[in-house]
Amino acid sequence: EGIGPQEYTAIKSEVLEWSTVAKSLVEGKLGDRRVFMVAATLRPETMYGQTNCFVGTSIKYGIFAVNDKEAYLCTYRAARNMAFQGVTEPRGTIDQLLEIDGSKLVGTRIRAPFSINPEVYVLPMDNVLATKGTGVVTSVPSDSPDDFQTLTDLRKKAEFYKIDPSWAAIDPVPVISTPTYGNLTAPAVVKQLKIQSQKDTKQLAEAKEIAYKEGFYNGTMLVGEFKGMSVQDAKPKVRESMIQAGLAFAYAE
Ligand code: A2H
Repeated sequence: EGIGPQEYTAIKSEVLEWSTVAKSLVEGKLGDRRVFMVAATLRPETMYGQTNCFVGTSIKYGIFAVNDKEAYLCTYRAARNMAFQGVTEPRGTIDQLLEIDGSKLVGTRIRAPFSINPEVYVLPMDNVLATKGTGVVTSVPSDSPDDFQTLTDLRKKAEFYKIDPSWAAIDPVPVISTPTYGNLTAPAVVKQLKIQSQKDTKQLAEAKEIAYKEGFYNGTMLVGEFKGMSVQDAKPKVRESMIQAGLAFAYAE
């Protein structure tokens, strides 16, 4: 990306049921707070198609109190940025309730706001950067080549990745139609570039570029409140709608 801040939409996914390991770690540490995993996205208009959520297994996450009612799960780095953007009360407060390894979050069930599949699972992804966004990535395999390829890898080698196959069972959902690639742009681009695994990072970077441009400039919404509208027009409207509903907030870095 260029110089200057990147404007993300931070998506709030409430934890509905912790993984077995996480459950014993969080017990007694959260007060009466509801916990939300916070994912930074550049494509809020695709949130209808969330099928799961990704974390890095070697990344350390924290659970940070926002107030007496809510806590956010993200990297410490993101929590500090949020604190100075006025997300916590009073501004600048960083109140870490506990630290938890990404590997222990896998298998946690969360609510996916605006998604056609309202509940999804947390899964591992190799290429999550601790230095970008919140370290939590919401997965939309219909429109993100990285998400599609990772989901494909997890399904092929569930045992190797130490996941229950049922956690990766939701198929990509058509959200946006593009003239060149149809209703599932990311799977089509991944196939066209003959990408085999999430380790093909160079080809995935190219696929991401192609899918992003095609979706943004030529895409039409297939679902949701702004069905039939161009992606360019729908993007800020979906973002605003999620923020109004209290399911997202602005996050920059
Ligand atoms: B995007 P940029 Cl449908 N590590 O959201 C790796 N990737 C991360 C990340 C991290 N720490 N934090 C965020 N991201 C992903 C949706 C999406 C995204 C779609 C299509 C393309 C796309 C669903 N995943 O991104 O380096 C998040 O995935 C391609 C541009 O700041 C976020 O938006 O440009 C995007 O990368 C931010 O990447």
